[in-house]
Amino acid sequence: MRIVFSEDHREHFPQGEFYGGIMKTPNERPQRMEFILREFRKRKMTDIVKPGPLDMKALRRVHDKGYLAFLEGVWDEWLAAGNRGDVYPSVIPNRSLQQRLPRWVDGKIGYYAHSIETAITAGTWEAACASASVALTAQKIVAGGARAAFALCRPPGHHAHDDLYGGYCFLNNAAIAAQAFRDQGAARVAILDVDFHHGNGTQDIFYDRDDVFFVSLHGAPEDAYPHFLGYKDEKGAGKGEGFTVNYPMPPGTRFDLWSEALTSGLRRIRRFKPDVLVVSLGVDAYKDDPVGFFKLTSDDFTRCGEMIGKLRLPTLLVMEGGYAIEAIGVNTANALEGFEDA
Ligand code: Q9C
Ligand code: ZN
Repeated sequence: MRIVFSEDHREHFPQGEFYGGIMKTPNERPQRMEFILREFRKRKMTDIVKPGPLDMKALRRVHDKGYLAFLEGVWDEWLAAGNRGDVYPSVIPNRSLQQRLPRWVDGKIGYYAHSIETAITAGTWEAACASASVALTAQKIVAGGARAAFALCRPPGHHAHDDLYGGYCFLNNAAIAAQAFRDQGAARVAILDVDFHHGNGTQDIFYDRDDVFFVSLHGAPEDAYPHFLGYKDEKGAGKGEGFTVNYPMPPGTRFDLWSEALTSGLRRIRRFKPDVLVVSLGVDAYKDDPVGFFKLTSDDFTRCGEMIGKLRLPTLLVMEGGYAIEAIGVNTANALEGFEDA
């Protein structure tokens, strides 16, 4: 299958990730792509193309205008305010606080952030735009009649809401691609999110819609990031009721339980009769992932790909998370080969 990739992801390389009271080496770092590409080369998966220029209009179909302007300008504003390190929020408008956009940069950052581990740095906007253009270029390949394409996106996207960043995500690549399919004539689009974490951003973006069906398999919010979304009883709202399906699962979950959820989710997707499928393909459900607590093996990712491939739908696969750097290439390539061999 054709793979779309941009080296511009390197522009996003923050100094750290704020967690556990210290600045850690970011889990979500450029090296992830090197390990994936190395494995692709090994397996002769060499049909790799660069993205075309970014269609800003496609971004605005999903994201808030003010939010996009914020992402584009925050680095300069942050420096102008006298800061020297990467951008982090200091105050977030939780519960009892006003939900108004402040003027000062600190206020704006908090207004547009839902998590504080994620740094914005000099090249974050450029990298996020490149990542979105990777997704949109792969989307075009599938819209043009290919059975499948893989968008090797970095930074990832599924935690980004229409006007919120966090969880290493800034622009919701899968959502932008799904909306592009709709805008180009697909009547129904399904999104399957198999990243270890709940796809809170994607769910929220399509929550009240009946034209985009969202299914997520993830660590239960009681125990797993993003903690505040992804419960089983979240099923969509208004005419979107019944068009969101969540499979939260407990620590230690292995492929037997996980694949039951996948089978159920795939059945729900089949019943929806989508014209096209978008897969948020994170591989952090892997047993040795530093941020997840599922126990999938590398072979399980092959089976996961096979199960998805058996739907026989035109499919856009979009890279999300996966932080076990020495296994990320094998797990990603396994999922793609499983899909192709289905
Ligand atoms: N000890 C994605 O997989 N918190 N984002 C991790 C680390 C943030 C994951 C805690 C996890 C974000 C796209
Ligand atoms: Zn994840």
